[in-house]
Amino acid sequence: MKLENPYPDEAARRYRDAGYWTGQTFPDLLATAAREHGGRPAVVGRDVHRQRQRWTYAELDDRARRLAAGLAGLGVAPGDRVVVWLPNVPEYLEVIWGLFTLGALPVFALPAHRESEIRYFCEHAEAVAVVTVTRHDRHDHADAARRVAKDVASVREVLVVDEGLPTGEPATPSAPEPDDVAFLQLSGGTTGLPKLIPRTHDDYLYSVRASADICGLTPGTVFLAALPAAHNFTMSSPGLLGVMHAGGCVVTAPSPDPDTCLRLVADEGVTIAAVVPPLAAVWVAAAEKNSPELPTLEVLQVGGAKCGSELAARIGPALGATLQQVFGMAEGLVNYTRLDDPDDVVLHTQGRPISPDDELRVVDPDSPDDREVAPGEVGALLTRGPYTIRGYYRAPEHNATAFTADGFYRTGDLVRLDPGGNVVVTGRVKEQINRGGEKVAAEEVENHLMAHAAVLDAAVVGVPDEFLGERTHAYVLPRDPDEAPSPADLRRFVRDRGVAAYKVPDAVEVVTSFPATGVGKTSRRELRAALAQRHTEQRHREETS
Ligand code: OOB
Repeated sequence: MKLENPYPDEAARRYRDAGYWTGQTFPDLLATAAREHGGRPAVVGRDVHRQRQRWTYAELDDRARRLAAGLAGLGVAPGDRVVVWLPNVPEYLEVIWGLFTLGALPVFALPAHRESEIRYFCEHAEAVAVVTVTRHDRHDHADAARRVAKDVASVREVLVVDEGLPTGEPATPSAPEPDDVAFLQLSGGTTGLPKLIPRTHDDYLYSVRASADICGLTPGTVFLAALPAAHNFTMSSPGLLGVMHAGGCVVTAPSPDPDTCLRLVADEGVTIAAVVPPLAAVWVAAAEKNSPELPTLEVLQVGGAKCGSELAARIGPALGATLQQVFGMAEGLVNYTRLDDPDDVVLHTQGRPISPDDELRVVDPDSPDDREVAPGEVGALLTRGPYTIRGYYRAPEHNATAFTADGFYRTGDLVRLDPGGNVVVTGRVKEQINRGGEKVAAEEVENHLMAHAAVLDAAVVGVPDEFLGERTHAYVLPRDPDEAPSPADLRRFVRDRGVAAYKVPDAVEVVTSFPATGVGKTSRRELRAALAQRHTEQRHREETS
């Protein structure tokens, strides 16, 4: 079954005429890399058996084509969706390239996801298979995937990489249409359930090639995949796909911690790495303490959440690398500070868009007709362009509000533009908590809390956090104040529902009422303000004691 290309014909024509959409497909990217860089290393890292692997482009291409044949033998067909639920191992590349070679569509789950999220992805995407590992991060992924497969009728196979992948005589790569949907990416979400993001070969690979260009990638590039490989930042900004486009090498990090990663940077000659701000902070602290020799490291990309200027200023001196700020989203738009930008741009802005045809509108968030604010003022960011989706997968109701009538995506971010066109992210209008780059939809967590029999209502908000930027705080209204569950019970309850640990509220507070807005809705704004106030008072007490 083919998923519909979401771009209007007129826009598609324009993006092709401008040369952004070149007709390149995923199978083309791998075939070209194998032809031009066959003998060069494509990926280095420890596999699912913890053995060190180093595969050339020719080897990766061969593995992908054998796996494609093996999958076809199991009945996986072009167009089928397959949930990929893997940690950062070389086999991650083998699996996604096997799927692309076959023409099946990966659905990119994060290793931190748990059974309830995997179940939802499988149901919503009508996936035919899940690819995972036996165990990761002290969690039995394979068991969870098998339970999902039992319940979700479309799921016919659970492939467990460490038990062996299916294989066959190397398949001929599929030849999808460049405007076909190539995979489904996940949104951070603002609603009860994460949305799926359909990205096409044409739109995504444009962003990959242009990103590789902006970041100056060459066959000599060695990229450290420290964040989850399935996240859009690690995958395509310029990420492992940009590196493969350039013929460089991807190093998979089994853990993002500074001991592991700074050693890999030194041992493998890493030239560029991508991290979220809290991770940048611990890498910087480790480097300030141990002064490791990292002569190859040229660029540290920081994105996914706001990198404060204090942290930004410490990165260059501590790591001997150029900081690049990246403000992107799985829905499309990605902004970069450029490598030759002056310090004030690199330290204080989140960069500018990839494409001359990225359209950015900064509008008054309270204006019903999306009135633009004066230049330089703060407003809500709307965007449209050659690699930004026009709608989520099978979500017509949500799409009606998440996009404007003329196809702009409402990012939910509050920004201002500086005179050079650089974006400064100042806040957010969406009901989402950015927990050090990991996105938590308030409503999703509230729904989990409200599934508890003793809970009447719940409101989840972000509180400022020194390290993560924000953490989650859940207010819970019990049905009967005399029989209120304890905060510890409620946190355990959410965890036991099988959700990613980063969505379990950091704090739960049982209250007797919620502040209300004028129309009687729970006022998250007031809850946030009360918490921020408490946070400030606490800091004040700590500083003066
Ligand atoms: C990246 O993608 P997502 O889909 O996990 O999250 C997107 C949201 C943005 O709308 C914004 O709220 C926030 O994450 N964000 C930032 C930021 N980068 C992302 N907020 C402030 N400063 C930044 N530098 O997070 C993502 C995708 C591709 C590349 C990089 C990040």
